[in-house]
Amino acid sequence: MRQVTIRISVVNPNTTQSMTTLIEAEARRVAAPDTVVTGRTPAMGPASIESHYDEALAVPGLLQVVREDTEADAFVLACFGDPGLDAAREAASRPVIGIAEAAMKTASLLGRSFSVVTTLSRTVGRAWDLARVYGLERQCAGVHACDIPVLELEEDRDRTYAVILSFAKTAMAQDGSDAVVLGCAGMAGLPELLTAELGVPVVDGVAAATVMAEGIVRLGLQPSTHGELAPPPPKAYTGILAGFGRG
Ligand code: 5HY
Repeated sequence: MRQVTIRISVVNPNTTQSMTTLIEAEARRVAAPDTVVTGRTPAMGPASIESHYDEALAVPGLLQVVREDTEADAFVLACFGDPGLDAAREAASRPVIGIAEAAMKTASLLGRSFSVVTTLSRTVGRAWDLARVYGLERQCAGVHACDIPVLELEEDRDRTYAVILSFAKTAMAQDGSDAVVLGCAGMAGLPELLTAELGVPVVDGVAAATVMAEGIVRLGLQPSTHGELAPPPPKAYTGILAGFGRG
């Protein structure tokens, strides 16, 4: 039976509400008219995610959102590090799509190889790790940092656009790539103009993950409960995480 209304929760793992608003608007723009898209901001965590430390401490907040959201048919994890993706899949028992995985896999369908344009230099290694984890290291031709801090991306959009455009041009020239992946949720909303100007597919993970989540729900498929993505075994949690224990 074709599901009528699909509910997608787009979780911004950092705690900056204005970024959630930007992410939600882009997800709504690409979603089908009968899909309900809700942006979610955790009650705890870092204002932005730009280090392994930020990423680790963003996970409890996003897991709390996923555990408490009983309405959503699927989730989008809107941070390019795909923090806590497998843990969220265990906790949700519903499809969870990370924007890095969605963007890289979409780009791999559209070109011979892709270049990633990300934020700070210190996040370049994480992007390469994810390309390897997703089996795309052969198609990821390069990762380039434009060194605009995450929260500055939304401050001056024209500057952000101009900087990313120039980095994308340099990246393609250096890497010989024929597609571009935007390496931050804060770059949502920019791909159409960039694609037109560069003449190659430019993929934003928020948009790619939203339509992928919709597609999987339309297929009527759920994450496997056999094996490693089955709900986590119940056990006691203590301290500030006491509420995370199951049963
Ligand atoms: C993101 N940080 O998409 C990542 C981008 C990055 O707060 N949202 C964040 O630089 O890793």
